[in-house]
Amino acid sequence: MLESLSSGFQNLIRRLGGQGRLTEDNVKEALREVRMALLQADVNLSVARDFIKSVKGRALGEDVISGTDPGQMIIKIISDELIELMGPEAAPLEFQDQGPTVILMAGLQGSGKTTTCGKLAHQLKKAGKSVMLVAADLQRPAAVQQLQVLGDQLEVLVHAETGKTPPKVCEAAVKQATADGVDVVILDTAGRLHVDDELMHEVAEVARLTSPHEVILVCDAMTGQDAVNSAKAFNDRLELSGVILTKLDGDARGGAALSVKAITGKPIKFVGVGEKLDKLDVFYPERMADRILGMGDVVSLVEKAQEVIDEEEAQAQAEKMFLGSFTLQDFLELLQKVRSMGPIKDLMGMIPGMSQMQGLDVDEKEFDRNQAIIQSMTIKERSHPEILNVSRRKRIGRGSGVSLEQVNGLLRNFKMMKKQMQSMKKMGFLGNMLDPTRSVRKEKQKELDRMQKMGVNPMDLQQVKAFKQHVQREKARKARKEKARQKRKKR
Ligand SMILES: Nc1nc2c(ncn2[C@@H]2O[C@H](COP(=O)(O)OP(=O)(O)OP(=O)(O)O)[C@@H](O)[C@H]2O)c(=O)[nH]1
Ligand SMILES: [Mg+2]
Repeated sequence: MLESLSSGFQNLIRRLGGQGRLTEDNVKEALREVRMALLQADVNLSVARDFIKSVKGRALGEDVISGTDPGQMIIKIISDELIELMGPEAAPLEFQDQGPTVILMAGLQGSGKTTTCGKLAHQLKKAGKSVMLVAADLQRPAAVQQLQVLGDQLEVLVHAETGKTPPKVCEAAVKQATADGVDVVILDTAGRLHVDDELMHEVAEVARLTSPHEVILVCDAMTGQDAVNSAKAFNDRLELSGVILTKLDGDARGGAALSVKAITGKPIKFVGVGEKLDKLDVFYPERMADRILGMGDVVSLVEKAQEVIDEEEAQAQAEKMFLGSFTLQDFLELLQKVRSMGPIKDLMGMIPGMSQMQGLDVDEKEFDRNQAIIQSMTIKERSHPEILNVSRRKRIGRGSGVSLEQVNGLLRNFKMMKKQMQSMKKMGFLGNMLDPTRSVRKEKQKELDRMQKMGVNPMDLQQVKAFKQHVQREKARKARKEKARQKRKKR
């Protein structure tokens, strides 16, 4: 997913690494690289131009904050701008309190409408809502049947009728759903090869008769700028509330993901990342930006891990990752947990450093080999890899049936991963990354809000330290006061 876009940005990160100051020259060079990455990604030209302009404005106007280097600074700026470009906020579906929420799905032929209707129904059902799927595609004879098969599989109600026009079918379905107290109605409309008057007229008529609360355009991300152009055409004729980008799993370039919001003004609500019914993700601009910049999607990984391990453990894991006490033992546990979560390919990209180091074809065998290597280490070696001299490494290789080079490879990767975690920490991704569990995240947010109020820059480690000391002192003062109060009360 978005591999080529991501590797473009990672080139940039590598080239800027280790430079001492932000100068006109290195900013210029960075911008050239950004431009290249965007154009290779097939991002809309005017979107690319505006993007570079904002990055430039900010890069030249900002000093390098202590504790970071220019490369990190520019990456932070690019990350912020990517989030702004694609979001900045996630745009969840909005549900009605009263009566059914009607969701109209439109899009070109083969964009993935019917599949996405099924995926949405699946998610909503899991969330405890009752769902009705409506077969409003009467163009293709097999379309109704396709939806019915999906409905059977998901055990979701499917409304299908013959002898009526699609808008009339939809109108009747919504009426029925209202009477039956159904929570969500999803209208699966017909697609055409091109945006044409007939198609637009039909969809507009469906919208007129059903007053949908959400009008979602389903676009195939793999068609790049064509997807964006058709989104624009739909949006001109139909008041869209958002977009679902499908087939992002097959999209290396990411042009549609980066351009569609800027061109239509409508948010990406979900992304389809596979053919199966559970392959629909809420679109989080922030996570996507991290992913593009190769920072790995730690938040998603931790959330997935939470399904397997409990919250506290997940939090401890994440804290360890960022606080630098992450050991090979932790890495082993992480590998084992990830292994129990499902296909590794899907998960690898979420681990910092992994997306680059493994290439895309993740070999499950290699994954198991890594586990075996760590398992052949003593407990002490797992927490102190620095004691692993050649003879120890050789022993480990023999124990796990791999070559010395493979042991070295794992240690190299581990080191790189730790380093990336540290640089993420330095770059001020602390707010949402250090504390991935919700309760802690809230706490952290409170702390950040407080810092902001007091004018503390959360990226300046010196200032943050002073702030923390201040909070400590305040806490101690409060505790003393409380103690004194208790004492008085006793007397
Ligand atoms: N890899 C991948 N394939 C997808 C995704 N979403 C849909 N597809 C595939 O895309 C093809 C078309 O999907 P449909 O859901 O039938 O598309 P549609 O828009 O309903 O098509 P029409 O009804 O003919 O207009 C199918 O083979 C799906 O399996 C996705 O997120 N990833
Ligand atoms: Mg269809």
